[in-house]
Amino acid sequence: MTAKKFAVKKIGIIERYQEFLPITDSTPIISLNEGNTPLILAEALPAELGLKNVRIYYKFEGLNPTGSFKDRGMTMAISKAVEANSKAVICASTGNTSASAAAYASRCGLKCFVLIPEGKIAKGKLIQAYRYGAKTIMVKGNFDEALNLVKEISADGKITLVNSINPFRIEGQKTAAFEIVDDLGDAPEYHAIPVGNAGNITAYWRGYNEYKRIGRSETLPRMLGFQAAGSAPIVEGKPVANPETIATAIRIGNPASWQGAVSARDESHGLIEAVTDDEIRAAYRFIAEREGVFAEPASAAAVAGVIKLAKRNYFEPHSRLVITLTGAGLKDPDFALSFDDPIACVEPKLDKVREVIES
Ligand code: AN7
Repeated sequence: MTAKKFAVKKIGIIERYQEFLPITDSTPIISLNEGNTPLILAEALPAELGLKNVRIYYKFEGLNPTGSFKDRGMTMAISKAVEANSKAVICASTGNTSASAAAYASRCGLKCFVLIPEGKIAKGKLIQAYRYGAKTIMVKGNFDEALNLVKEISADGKITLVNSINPFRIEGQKTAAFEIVDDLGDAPEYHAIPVGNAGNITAYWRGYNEYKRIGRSETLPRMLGFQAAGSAPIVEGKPVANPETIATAIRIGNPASWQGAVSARDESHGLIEAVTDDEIRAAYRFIAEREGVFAEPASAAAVAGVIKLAKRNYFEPHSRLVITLTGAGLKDPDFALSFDDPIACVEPKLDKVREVIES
């Protein structure tokens, strides 16, 4: 009997893009096979917006191992932490960073501490951090306050900070731009993305630029960033002391990578604008109900932004637009159930069920 051979080896972003990442022969690769997420062609959205000549794609990052794009940066940050002989990591989070940090730390036996704003993170993310075994600490304050605390706690270097201030996070996250160019054969004309702490827009812009520099693409996209109206410091040009939005992932008033986002916007001749919670709600439902793609509210902010721009004829015909859907819809069940369209509940009788079907 010969051993069974596995024909397909699913690899993570470090192995796939190692020549572009700051790793050495002695970097251990802590991976959950993140990355390689699909570019899903939008059908209902361009039809709805009358954009027949614009090809719109969703880069669906909700299909990463912990359900968000954070896994790309976390595989790098945790691998480098282990290489540096760190024994513990810490982060502040609106939810997804903590879920990802907890998972990758659990995989390699690192201790993990996460600080999250009490009552303001989606339940799915909370249970991820908790059940992956991170020491989960709720803070009676917002993300910005929690980030200041973890910066201080990690300052002496004993515990490694894995927020996107950690440079390896951005390095890992830039691989999403590589994948898009690898799939499309060139960069798209436009790239829309939600902006919270602004690490991801910074990372994509770096990735697109690195690929262009080595000739893998000929062009660069315009970067289109979207913040929630109640949490839009970059749009307003000043920090927001008490950020509010139903898209809790991007409920951030003083983004760490502010300058990176501004550079991405200006160098790409793009824009960063705000969308309202109502616009986010509508976009969230649209992609779920009309495209079959279930993403979380923060991700829908980018779709809401695209809808807004399309209404003022922003997009050139015969162009391509990629929208990053940063996280999975299942993470936020409370939000999913917060709409005014109740689920029917009937007696187990044929006529009762028929009544609902025919209504
Ligand atoms: C789904 O998890 O900041 O602009 O602590 O979870 O790179 O911050 C999450 C951010 C967009 C914004 N979409 O990305 C955290 C956290 C989702 C997110 C963002 C986040 P950045």
